[in-house]
Amino acid sequence: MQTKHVVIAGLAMLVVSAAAYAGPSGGTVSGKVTYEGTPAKMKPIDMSMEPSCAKMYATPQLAETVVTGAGNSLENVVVYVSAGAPNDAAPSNAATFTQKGCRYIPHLLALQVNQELKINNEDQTSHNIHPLPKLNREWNKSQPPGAPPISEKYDKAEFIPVKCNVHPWMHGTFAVLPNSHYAVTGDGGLFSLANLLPGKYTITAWHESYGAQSQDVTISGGETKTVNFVFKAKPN
Ligand SMILES: [Cu+2]
Repeated sequence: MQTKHVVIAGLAMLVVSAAAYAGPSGGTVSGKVTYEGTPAKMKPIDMSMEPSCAKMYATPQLAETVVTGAGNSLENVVVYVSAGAPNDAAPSNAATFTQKGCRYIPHLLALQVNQELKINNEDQTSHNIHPLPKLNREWNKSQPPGAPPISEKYDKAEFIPVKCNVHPWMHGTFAVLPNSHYAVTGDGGLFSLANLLPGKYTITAWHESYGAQSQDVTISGGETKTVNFVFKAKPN
């Protein structure tokens, strides 16, 4: 009896979430983000002022301003629909940002306008997270070891640099986006934006050091269009 109820509840959820998508008629934009030139060498981080974090690493951690992979692929690039898609509602799940080993995980967090942002501290030390928005309200919050998650949200789309007021090497970004059509490149630099209804879209790729690029693409049905981005690496 109990199993049956769970199955029915699961089906109901599927129907609800399917309604929010363009469905099988939707198209996909996918591609790869790469760089040309020689990226600056990332500096090793000196965590000696925070022994509880320093002892977690056998070798010094590197800054994550530029993270590259095989085949000149570029990670931590947010690729999103910057024009042509409606501003859809934020998902009910929270976007999670974790302070661990005196790093921000992930380095770049993409989330939607008005989506819950949950910030955790898994370290044995206090952090004071301080995002630096220009359009949204600015705040900073201390989080001692074992403190409950911080819950926040942003009501305007914006790329927000994030720093820690205690540990000068801790940097990250919140990419607060107006719709659900976004992806962040990982190892391999690949991205895919699915469920796009027929129409003309502007696709923008943003990197914290290399800036932003845009390309227009037209979706006419259920096809997959390839859009690739190549950034110029900065030597320093
Ligand atoms: Cu910190």
